[in-house]
Amino acid sequence: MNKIVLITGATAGIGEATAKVFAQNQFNLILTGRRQERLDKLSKQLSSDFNIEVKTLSFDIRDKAAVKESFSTLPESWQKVDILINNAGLASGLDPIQTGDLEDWDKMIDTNLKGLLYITREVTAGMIEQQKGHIINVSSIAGKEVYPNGNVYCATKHAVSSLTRAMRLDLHTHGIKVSSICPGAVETEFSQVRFHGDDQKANLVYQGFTPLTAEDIAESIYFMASRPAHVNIDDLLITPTAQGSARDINRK
Ligand code: 8X3
Repeated sequence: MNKIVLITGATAGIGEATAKVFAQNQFNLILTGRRQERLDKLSKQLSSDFNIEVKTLSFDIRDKAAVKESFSTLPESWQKVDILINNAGLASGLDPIQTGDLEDWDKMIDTNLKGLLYITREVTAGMIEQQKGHIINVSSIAGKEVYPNGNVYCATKHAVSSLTRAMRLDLHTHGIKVSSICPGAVETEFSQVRFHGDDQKANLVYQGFTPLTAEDIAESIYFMASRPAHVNIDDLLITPTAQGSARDINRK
């Protein structure tokens, strides 16, 4: 049987692009997300284009009971996941701490941090049993730096970066690799979501320079996942050429 990769937040952006790259490389896929229709469409397309098997799990990653229940519906052989890509995550709002929206904060903490923990808890059981596996956490440049109004988003990504190191400590004795990838500016639905659907604000974020694409990140994730068995890439920071730091972008 082909190796199995589970990708969270697979219905768009980096998750979807990553699903395509792994499909091209003959992995079987478990795609998770909230939108069943999008999961079905992607699953159909990838299984027929690349002659692989795909399972979809539709749940809200913030719901710990749903994550557990949904994962348990997989056939036993599919619960032995080779690679887990913790991609589901979002930024919601860009406001100073004194006026930040509490709903936005909960959404980011519950998705980026607690959701990542819930699915990791389910998947690691099978990895421990097999004494191998690879967890790749999609963090952010916001996991290394903070910027004005980024407060809670940056805090969740800093937490993803520290959890990556903590997981590595707990799991390296079981032969399991753990990595984080920290992208800078990537043009996806990220900014539309951050600005609650305000396209004008979202488009400004990527104006005057060439941002990364979801495919750039997907290729790097695949590179990390395809190193020889004895190699673990602990962390990878990847930015557009025009981005010198989270706050410094050379716009024309
Ligand atoms: C997304 C990149 O710079 O908006 O994680 O934090 S940034």
